[in-house]
Amino acid sequence: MHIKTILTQTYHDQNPGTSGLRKKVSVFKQVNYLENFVQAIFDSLENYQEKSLVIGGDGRYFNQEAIQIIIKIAAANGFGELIIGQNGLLSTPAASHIIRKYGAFGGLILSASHNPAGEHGDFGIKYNINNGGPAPEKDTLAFFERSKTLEHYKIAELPDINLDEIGTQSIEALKITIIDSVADYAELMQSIFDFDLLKQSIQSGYITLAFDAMSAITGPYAKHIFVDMLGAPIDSLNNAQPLEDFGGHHPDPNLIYAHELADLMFSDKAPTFGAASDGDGDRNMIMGKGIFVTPSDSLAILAANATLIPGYASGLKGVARSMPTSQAVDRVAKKLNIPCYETPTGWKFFGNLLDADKITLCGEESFGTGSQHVREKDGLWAVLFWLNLIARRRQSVLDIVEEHWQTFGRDIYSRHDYEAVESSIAQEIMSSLREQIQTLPHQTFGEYTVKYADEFCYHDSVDGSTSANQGFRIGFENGSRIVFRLSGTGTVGATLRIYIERFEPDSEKHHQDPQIALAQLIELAEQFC
Ligand code: VG1
Ligand code: CO
Repeated sequence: MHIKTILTQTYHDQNPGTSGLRKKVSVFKQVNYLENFVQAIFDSLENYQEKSLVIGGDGRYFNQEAIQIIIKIAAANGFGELIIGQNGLLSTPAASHIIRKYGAFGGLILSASHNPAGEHGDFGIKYNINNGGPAPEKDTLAFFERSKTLEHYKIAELPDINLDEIGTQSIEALKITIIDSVADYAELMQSIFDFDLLKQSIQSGYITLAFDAMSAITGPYAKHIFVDMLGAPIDSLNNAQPLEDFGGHHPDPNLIYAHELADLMFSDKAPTFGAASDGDGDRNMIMGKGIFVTPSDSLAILAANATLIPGYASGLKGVARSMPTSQAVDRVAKKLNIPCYETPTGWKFFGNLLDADKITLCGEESFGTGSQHVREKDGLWAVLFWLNLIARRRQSVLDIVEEHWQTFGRDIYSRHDYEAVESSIAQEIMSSLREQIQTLPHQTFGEYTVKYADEFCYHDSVDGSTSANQGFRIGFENGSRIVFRLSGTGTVGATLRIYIERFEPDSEKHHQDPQIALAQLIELAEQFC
């Protein structure tokens, strides 16, 4: 194999955010841009020679081209085997599983998740370590540092590899294995959930479902699992064909971007259960007939009911949520007498807790839920969890949620995003908040008295590392909270996220519209910034 060393220009903007390096396609297509970043990753890693690397992506525009480039750079840098999803496709949770199952050294996941795709959309790349999870901050910082001094990369002179045929081929000492993108993941799901019960509930018509794959990666996974394995009619799936540009849509499963599903679930024609997933398959939106379940509530409900699922029958070790996620799961943990950890936003912070067996379930308010089974959030796993719950409890989603609120109270919750804010303005808002938090404690605003105000700094109890500047928290005497942070996944200007929550113990008041119930806090949040 002939290996060339290419002299390259250095880029200074390759700083991975919440979940990998995300940029406009036009940025990634600059000369040597992708090559540099991949080389910077490899230069920062050690002892991977002759080991295996998993490669796959969400199928967006530039996915296939990028994979061909990565194959050649990985070959030149001495990996022994490349395990690649057929046609370059792997959902993020499936990639995590493949890394773990085949004991790979790590993996490269090509995705910009819920960001729009296509020639004018976004592209992204993320490195996952051998536990199957996103590289921790110390690694992503090292990638960035290396990228700023990189002058050369190594690339093997190879023909393009045919990605559509399953099987192994060898090029000298390098093995290239193309695997079925779905099979291993489907088998994992079958080992966690009661597929016989699910099949019976779906085939008897007790559960009817509508799943929207948003023209992204989960289509083939949903077809295999829901239709082929569980017997759901094919018309239960919408937008199940992955498209390079996701059909020109925003593959973000929420009430705005998945509004067709939302309209259906609030109509007379609603099936028992509705769900959607995002571009790379790690997010989930859960709906029942006439109800949308907030991700924070979903996490709490899954935790409270986990022992009904075969894979979690022996109970939970602990739970974790990202800092801005509502405190609903904390109440469940308290009742179950298990620990509840608060981590910064981004799945990479759950990895250590999962590896150390301190937690079994974890989640984020941004439509992400997951467990011990992989080291990424997992959209279809959450959907199957809910289906298994409905089948076991023989109750509607609405009844399950309302009973949960009656038992634990409701954490009324909302997130407001201010997108494409000029970066300098966003920075000013953050600086001003940093000043204000000094003086906020004990001040009273209407019925809200500030109990604490701080800038969240996380101490990882497993490896002792510290992650500072993770957003501002303002907590009130009555348990309400306002959180401010800047997004680390946007590609245009800055995105300010404001998270607002209020606890409502009185079940007579559980049916309020969150925007109305939270109106005073929303006003206060705007006043602070
Ligand atoms: C957002 C979410 C965060 C999530 C991240 C990646 O990050 O808030 O909870 O982990 O996206 O999700 P940010 O920094 O924009 O708030 V995904 O589905 O893009 O891998
Ligand atoms: Co995603």
